[in-house]
Amino acid sequence: MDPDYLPFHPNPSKPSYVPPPGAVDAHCHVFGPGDAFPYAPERKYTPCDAPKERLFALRDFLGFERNVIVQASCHGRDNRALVDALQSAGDKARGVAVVGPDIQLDELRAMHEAGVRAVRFNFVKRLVDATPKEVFLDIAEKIASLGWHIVVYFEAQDLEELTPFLKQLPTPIVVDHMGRPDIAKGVQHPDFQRFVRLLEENANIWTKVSCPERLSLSGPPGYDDVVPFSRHLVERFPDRALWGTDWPHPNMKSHMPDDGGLVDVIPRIAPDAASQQRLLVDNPLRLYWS
Ligand code: 0GY
Repeated sequence: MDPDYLPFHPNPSKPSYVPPPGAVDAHCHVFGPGDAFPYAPERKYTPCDAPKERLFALRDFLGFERNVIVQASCHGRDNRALVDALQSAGDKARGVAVVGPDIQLDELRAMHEAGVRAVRFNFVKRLVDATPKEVFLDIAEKIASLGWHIVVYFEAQDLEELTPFLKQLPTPIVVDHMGRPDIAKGVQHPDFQRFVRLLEENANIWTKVSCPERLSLSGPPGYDDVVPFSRHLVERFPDRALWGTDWPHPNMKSHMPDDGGLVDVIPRIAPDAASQQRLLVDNPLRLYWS
C-alpha cells in the first residue's frame, strides 16, 4: 500500500501574508492514518497518511483558525477519518462527507452533530466510478432537509453536460477549484466564460478559488497564470468565493506545493482587506458555521 504520488511538503515556509482573524481554510483533507482508518478498496490512488494532528498544526502555522475538511475519493464513502478529525477539532472544523444512496437520516444527523454540513458529488472520471444522477438527486433531497449544501467536483469539459443537473439541485452548490479551467485558454475563452455565466445565472452556486498548483502551467512559486482566473471570480462573485489550501494535495505528481507559498497568492487574488475578509472569513462562516 505504498503511496503513489508525492508526500506533502515537510517544511512549508511561513507566509508573508497574514490572514484576518477567524480565517478558514475551506478545502483540505485528512488521510488515515491507514492502519486506523483504512483506505477504500475501490480507490484510484493510495495517499500518504495525512493525519489530523498534521492538519491542525499546519492550520495554526499558516495563521488560520478553522478548516473545512473534505472527504476525498481515497476514503470512498467511509467517513470515519473525517468524523474523527471533526470531533477532535470541535468548533474549529466543519466537514464535507461522501455518502451512498442507502444513507439513513439518523446517520446524517450523527454526522451533523460531528460538524458535517455538506456532501460531495465527484464527477472526475479518473477519481471515481460514475454515480447515476438519480442517485445524487435522492441524496440531495435527503441532505437538504438538514440545511446542508452540495460540493461538486468536475472538470471544465464536463460542465456543459452537467449544467441541467446542477440547476436541479435544491441546495447551495460549491464548485471545487473553479471548475478546473484549462488555464492555457485564458479567462475570456468561451469555456471559462460558460462557468462565469453559470454563477451569474444561479445565485445559489459558489466556487472555491483553490488549487493553482493543479491548474498552472507556469508553476510555483507564484502560479502567475492562474491568478487572473481566481481574481476574476473573486471580483465578480465576492460573496460566493471560498479559498483553501487543498493540503495534503492528493495525487499531485508534478511537484508538491509549499503551503506557505499558496497562502502568499491570496493577496494577489483578493487585493484589499475587505475582499480578503469576505473570502477567508465571512463567506465560509455563512456557509459552514451559521
Ligand atoms: C482535490 C483533488 C483531487 C482529489 C480528490 O477526492 C479526491 O480524491 O479531490 C484531485 O486529484 O484532483 O480536490 O483535492
